[in-house]
Amino acid sequence: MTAGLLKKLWRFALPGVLLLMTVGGSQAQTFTLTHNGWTYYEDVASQGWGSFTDPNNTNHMYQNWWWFRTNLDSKEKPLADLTSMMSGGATNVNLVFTEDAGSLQNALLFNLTYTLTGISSTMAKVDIAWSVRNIYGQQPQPITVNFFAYSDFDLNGSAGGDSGVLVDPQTIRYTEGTTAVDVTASSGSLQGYDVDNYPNLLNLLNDSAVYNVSNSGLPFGPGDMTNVFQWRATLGMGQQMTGTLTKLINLEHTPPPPPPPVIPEPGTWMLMLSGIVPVALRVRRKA
Ligand SMILES: [Ca+2]
Ligand SMILES: [Ca+2]
Ligand SMILES: [Ca+2]
Repeated sequence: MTAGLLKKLWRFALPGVLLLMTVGGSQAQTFTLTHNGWTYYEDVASQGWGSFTDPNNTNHMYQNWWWFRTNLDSKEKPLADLTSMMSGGATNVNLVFTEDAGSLQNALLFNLTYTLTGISSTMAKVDIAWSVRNIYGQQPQPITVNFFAYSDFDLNGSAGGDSGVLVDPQTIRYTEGTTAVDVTASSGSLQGYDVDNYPNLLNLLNDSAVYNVSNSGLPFGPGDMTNVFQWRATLGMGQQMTGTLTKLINLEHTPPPPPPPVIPEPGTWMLMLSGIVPVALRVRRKA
């Protein structure tokens, strides 16, 4: 079974999410951004399955999915109640979600604005500016919000073969050959990151237990790498937490130079020339 097929099968392991979508009667909600030969696509209503495609038509992304948990919830939930999607032109889209906190209905307003920039034929980025606001006025109370950005990049069109390093505490780099993707989180309210093989992090988000990042999993690979960033803040009525997530693709990344070759000491050369090489030759002739 291929990794791609396994990933497709995982879609059926999310009955809670599928039920939400059915009850809500929501149709597919997709958007496509284009700039300078690059294309970024997401299906917002279907777990953020998407693509980030370069000018040679190679896709480097599988999924971009937003999750949250409040102090009134016992597990993480995906952003699911899309209340508005507005295009700001070919390179820009704004999404608004209204979500419950525990039993408090429509307590949180999530606002996400995506902007695609095709920097060159070999480099592009998507900047996502997000905010989450406590809008529950019926019985005003502080709500602690944990916000999760789950990313699954599959570099060069293949799920496997990707490696990962930590560039700095906010930036996780996927690499395969000369392709690199930097996923960078804003530092305010940031709790950290996790990196792991698909679908381990997805399962931690989706199971019925509380999940918090542990800043683990790097260096990674090679394999089917995924990553999570987590932010957290306690918001009074009307207060908001804001941040950004940037995804930068560079097709001409220069890997770090390999370690210098081991050059034999002069004494070793002398030994090889004087004795060992003739012995080796004689052994071969006998064989
Ligand atoms: Ca790959
Ligand atoms: Ca969980
Ligand atoms: Ca991956």
